[in-house]
Amino acid sequence: MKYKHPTCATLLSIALGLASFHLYAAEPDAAKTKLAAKPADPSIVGEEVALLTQAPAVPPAIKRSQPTKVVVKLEVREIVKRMADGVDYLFWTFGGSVPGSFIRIREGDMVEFTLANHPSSKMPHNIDLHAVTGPGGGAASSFTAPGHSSQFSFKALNPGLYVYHCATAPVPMHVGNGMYGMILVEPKEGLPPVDKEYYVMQGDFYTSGKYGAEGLQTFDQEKANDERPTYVVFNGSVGALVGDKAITAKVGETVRLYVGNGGPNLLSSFHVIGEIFDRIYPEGGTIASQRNVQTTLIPAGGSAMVEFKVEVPGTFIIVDHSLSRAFNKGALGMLKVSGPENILAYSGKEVDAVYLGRQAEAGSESEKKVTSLQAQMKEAIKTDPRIASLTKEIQIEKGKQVFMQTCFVCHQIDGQGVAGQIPPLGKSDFLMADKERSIKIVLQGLTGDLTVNGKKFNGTMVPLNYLADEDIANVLTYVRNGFGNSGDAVGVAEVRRARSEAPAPAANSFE
Ligand code: HEC
Ligand SMILES: [Cu+2]
Repeated sequence: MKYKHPTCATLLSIALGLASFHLYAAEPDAAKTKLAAKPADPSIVGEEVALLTQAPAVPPAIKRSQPTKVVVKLEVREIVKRMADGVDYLFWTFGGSVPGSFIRIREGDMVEFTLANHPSSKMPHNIDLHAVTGPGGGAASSFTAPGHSSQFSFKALNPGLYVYHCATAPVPMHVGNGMYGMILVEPKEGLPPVDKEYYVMQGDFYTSGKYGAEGLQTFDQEKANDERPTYVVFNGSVGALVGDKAITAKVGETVRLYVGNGGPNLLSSFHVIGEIFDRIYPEGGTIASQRNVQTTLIPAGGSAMVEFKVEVPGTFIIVDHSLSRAFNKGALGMLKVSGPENILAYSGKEVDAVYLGRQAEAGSESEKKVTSLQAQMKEAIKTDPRIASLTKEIQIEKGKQVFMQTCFVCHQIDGQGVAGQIPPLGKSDFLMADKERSIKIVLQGLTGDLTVNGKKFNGTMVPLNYLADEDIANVLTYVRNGFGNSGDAVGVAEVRRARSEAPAPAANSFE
């Protein structure tokens, strides 16, 4: 990785023990006593809070050379999200998205894992991490009712790229609703440096309606039993890696994909059209055991790491090479490579929209028209002042969810920060003085001397540019109107503008 800053690891550890996870009911005393009685592990030095990312972002490479205690907090939420255009689904998620948040630790680390189950959940859930050595991979210790949280610890004995998933009965239903993600246990010696890293995870979904049937879809038990999915997708929805959500690289760069398959049922024949994997780590193991591979097989509940250098610009289509899934069920993504033509390596025409059919990023003319009409309708509604204030309220509620997923570990649930270490957002003169600056702080991070409400701070906030424009607009609308602040809404367009003015670094290179 070309992390120019030596700070990544330190950034992650700034939240050292700051976060008290008092969102949920307290742990039973018995559990506490058990934790306290655990003998100290002499190999563990220090403590840090893991930065979790949502796909396709991957947390930065680990620079530490010794094991530490890593605090991981993952929250289960059952939320309705987009499955395809016009199609919604009640996903059960680890961390608010499918696949679940990416966790990155180092071989030998002691992980203190807290699984919280949001009070709005209908179901109990738990987690089985394939990286755990121990019965059930953590499942029994992490069984958590809605509105509660559970804690357990494990030592990362084996390096590798591991799937985690819910193991609550009926398991295929929990997994089939999106309850899976990945944890990377970096080997002691680290992984070879690359320029770009991305998180891609396949899953099969079984809906009551046919592919594309509009409205809220429910889980179809019979289709699941028969292993006849309606949708097969990368990163939780049709088109999650298409168009302006495609992953990107520049000619000459090396790319590593952390590819997982949550299943619950299908095997993936993972392929990037027009690329050859220079190296693969099959089944998520730590030895690059093959070179020059076209398609790698990823079992359900398994993974692979693939690495390749991109030599030619253009759009490279990512598929499950069981092609009906790619062209008829959604298992299609894009890697967009920018840079000068490389006529010696390849000369030819671009990806053909006819070939991709409905999956082409531009879509058909009529789809374009529908999108443009919908946009016009939205604009017309927005100018109604009553709608505008309701829109702001929605933004505030959505922003609160982003805050509770991303910002609270440092700025605390009440937005008051931590004296001398993390500045407050509540009644912050600095925050409220400049809206555009606050957008750039979230996009680009902030470091160095800072005075908030007359008090001095000198810390580092990591760039959170992996958040979508909408999430950033919402979370800033929330903080600028919560904790005793009062300000106007932050629009998605303002965030988009700020992002384009200072091009965001790659999803994973904090520079
Ligand atoms: C890993 C810890 C961490 C996370 C997560 C984090 N921040 Fe910060 N934030 C900081 C630190 C530390 C500073 C002060 C940096 C400095 O001293 O230069 C800061 C400063 C700020 C400031 C400017 C100072 C102020 O108090 O007004 C804003 C605004 C801000 N953060 C917003 C956010 C938002 C919104 C999120 C979530 C999307 C977020 N932060 C997530 C650590 C964090
Ligand atoms: Cu579950």
